[in-house]
Amino acid sequence: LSACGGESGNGAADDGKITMGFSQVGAESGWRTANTDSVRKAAEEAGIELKFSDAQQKQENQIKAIRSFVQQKVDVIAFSPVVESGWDTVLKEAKDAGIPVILTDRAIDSPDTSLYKTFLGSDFVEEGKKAGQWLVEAYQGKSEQVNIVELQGNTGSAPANDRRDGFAEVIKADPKFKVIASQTGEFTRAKGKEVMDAFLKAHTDIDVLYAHNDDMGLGAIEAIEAAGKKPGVDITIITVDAVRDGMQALADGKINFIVECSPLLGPQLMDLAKKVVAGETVPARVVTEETTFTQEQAKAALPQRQY
Ligand code: GZL
Repeated sequence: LSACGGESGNGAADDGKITMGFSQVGAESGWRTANTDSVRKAAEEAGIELKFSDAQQKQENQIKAIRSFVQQKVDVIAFSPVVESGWDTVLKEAKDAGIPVILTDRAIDSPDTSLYKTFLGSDFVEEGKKAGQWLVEAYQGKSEQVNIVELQGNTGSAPANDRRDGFAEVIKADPKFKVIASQTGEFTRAKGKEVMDAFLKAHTDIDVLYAHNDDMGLGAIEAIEAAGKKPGVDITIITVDAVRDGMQALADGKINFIVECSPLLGPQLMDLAKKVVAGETVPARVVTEETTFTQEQAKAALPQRQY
């Protein structure tokens, strides 16, 4: 930004406003919609001009969007990488153009941490561990085998990899827990229903469903009911996110436990963006505050939920 206003530095709006290019994964889930709302609202409240792009869950669209933000000389780029790998080239272009990058929601696996200023988002491994810990406690003292099916998020995405790994790490402590099937449901209801339907046709002895987000869990509930089984009773269901529809199903007894993953990253993102544009140092990692919900806790929490 130039001191006198007028001709601005990195292509910020002439009135000295910060311009942010934001590349969003898509609109695949209730979580994503809530995340987009939070980012848009926070940008408005922070007086940051937002150039927003929806990638429809395709990495090539995010790469195109980041390239376009570089050409437009925005002041800062923020994005939620749909998958962990394949970002080094385009992020190097942003770095060479002197445009700082902030990772929000999901991480990348590049060893070159100079490609971004900070990563703001949840600890997905921790989320997977919380899901596993609840299951271990729920089945304490039982000796018969527990057959688990798993609906994974986008293949190659940080939440899918880490929620899978955190969960597996905890349940491996007890050999009665067996993941008998695991497949991506792409974080959507439709795909979650389709894959759960296939699981039910292939396995008559499913005890537990672990879905990496509420939306796939809600789709799976439709398949479970269509198969004449009671979700939350015949099949124990654990999901992640805690969006409204998931919390309602939890309160209704169709889901047994939800690990919260907060989408409300907007305000922190804008605060980090202002610091980064002003050349201030920011923490390399900002972990989101979040909790877990049982059925009773969901009933109490529902009225106050923002999304
Ligand atoms: C997690 C986020 C995931 C949500 C899903 O931070 O990336 O993507 O858990 C969403 O609901 O689709």
